Amino acid sequence: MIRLYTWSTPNGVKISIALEELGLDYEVIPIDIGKDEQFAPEFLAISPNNKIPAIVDGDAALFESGAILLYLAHKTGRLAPTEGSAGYFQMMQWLMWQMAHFGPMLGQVHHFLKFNPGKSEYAEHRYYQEALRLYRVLNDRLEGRDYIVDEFSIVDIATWPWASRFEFQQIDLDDFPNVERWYLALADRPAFQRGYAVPNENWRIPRP
Ligand SMILES: N[C@@H](CCC(=O)N[C@@H](CS)C(=O)NCC(=O)O)C(=O)O
Repeated sequence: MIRLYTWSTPNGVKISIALEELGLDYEVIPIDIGKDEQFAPEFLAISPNNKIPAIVDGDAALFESGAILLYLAHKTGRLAPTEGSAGYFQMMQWLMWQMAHFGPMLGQVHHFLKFNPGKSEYAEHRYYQEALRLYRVLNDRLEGRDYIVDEFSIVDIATWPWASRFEFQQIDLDDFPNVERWYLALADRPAFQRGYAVPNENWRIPRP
């Protein structure tokens, strides 16, 4: 059975949502990053960058949520276009966009606007403007589309949890109607609701 090392954060729930969508059995090992459990030697042996999520599946131990999602798609042959096809590289492109931008930059928004307001006006402005820019990019991409690429895929699963923090980011989803439509449609999926409540069963999907 897959062991999932996780905590209730956007990066963590990406993997529980994917596992729920795929119907795979998994055991949850909560790593309380508020109590520095990510620095325990047993966890660092799996995730040397001291971050959740990570998985162990037989001989495979993986950290970095994008790599884990690709692994799960490969393992099951689901949630991704055919490997090597044009659609596959479209998916990879947007997955890289999420991992490099619509995650790290929004993480900075959480840090400066939500958790440390007033510490740096410059950083608050810089990262909030970047958040607005990224939401515009996503909104444009979703014009006339149900999903980020032609089919529902791990890219939707990677991106959606970061949009679920719209309140932290002071983002009004009404300003990004394509994102809002996509966000609410995925929020209605039972697997998203189950995956969102891992490991904190009290976590409920926020609705604008
Ligand atoms: N690029 C990584 C980022 C993972 C990440 O930032 N995890 C955070 C929680 S969302 C964490 O474990 N932080 C603990 C720490 O930095 O010590 C991924 O996508 O897996």
